[in-house]
Amino acid sequence: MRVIDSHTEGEPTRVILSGGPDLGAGSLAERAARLGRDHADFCASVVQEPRGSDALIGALLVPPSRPDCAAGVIYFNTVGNLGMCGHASIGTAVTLAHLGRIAPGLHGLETPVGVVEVALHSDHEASITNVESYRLHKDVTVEVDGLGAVKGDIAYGGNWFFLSRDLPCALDYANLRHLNDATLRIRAALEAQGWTGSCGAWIDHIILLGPSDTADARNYVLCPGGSHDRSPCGTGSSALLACMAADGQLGEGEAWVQESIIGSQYRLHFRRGSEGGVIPTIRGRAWVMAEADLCFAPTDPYAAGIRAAADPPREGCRRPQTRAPAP
Ligand code: PYC
Repeated sequence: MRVIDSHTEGEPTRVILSGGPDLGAGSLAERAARLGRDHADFCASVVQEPRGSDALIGALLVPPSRPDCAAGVIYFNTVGNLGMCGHASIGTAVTLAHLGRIAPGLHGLETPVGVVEVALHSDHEASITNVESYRLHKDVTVEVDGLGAVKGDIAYGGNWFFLSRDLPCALDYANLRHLNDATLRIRAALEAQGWTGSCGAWIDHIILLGPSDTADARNYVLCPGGSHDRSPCGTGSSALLACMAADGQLGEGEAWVQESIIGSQYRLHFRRGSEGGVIPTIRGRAWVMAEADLCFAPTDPYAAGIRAAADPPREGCRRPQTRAPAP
């Protein structure tokens, strides 16, 4: 299996160039569903330890169904499929440029949740224009074990997010364990108290937002596998833009600089969408780190990754079929 590893503002992506399963024909959403249902071992072998980690996103390149797209791509992590992934889209664009498959300019990337427009600025920098993002619920309060009442918004940016400004501690890298513990508790509370995205989708990402000395805001982002996003999270930034737009805190075309827990940054702006949400643009940098062949020895007991036997894939990121109206 031929792969290229990159990182986008610190967050890793593994693009699978060849050796992946045959997913047949159909839309990207149909092929992604087949990948999740029939090829869990393949996904685990690519992203689970010992070859990968909870921070790694796999990006399986597939032929696009639309002739106007440069590539089709299906994202997955150690938990299951991701509808979209902002950092991995930037990483995929830089990887395609590294391979000489795209040149600076505009390109379409077909994902299971829709077409993402990529503007490749240079060998190491790209902007992605995401799918329409929107807020579903404002000011949801959950009772969180050990934290008390935590208030936040539920929003969609290609994945589902709960975004809160109620901080358990400062958003410092030194507080990583505390932030991880707090966000895992918040996610468990949302689940226990019945909060979901549209169509019952699991809210698998939690964002804590706080002040920054060097950007407009800083965040800590809990990802589905329980790790944190090293980048400021492209889909999470999209969900944030949707919330700020809905609250009138940021206007169309205005710039926003979002910083991650490691201090890396994305430049953001949005335009209004056709369904009442926003169309976010996220600009960031990525670097190729390795070109490799993954080896699978028949005697390796962990060839398909180290997994708890009982771990079923989760449905965190389904494209909403119907939009529940915001209250
Ligand atoms: O950049 O959208 C993103 C993302 C999601 C999970 C990790 N990164």
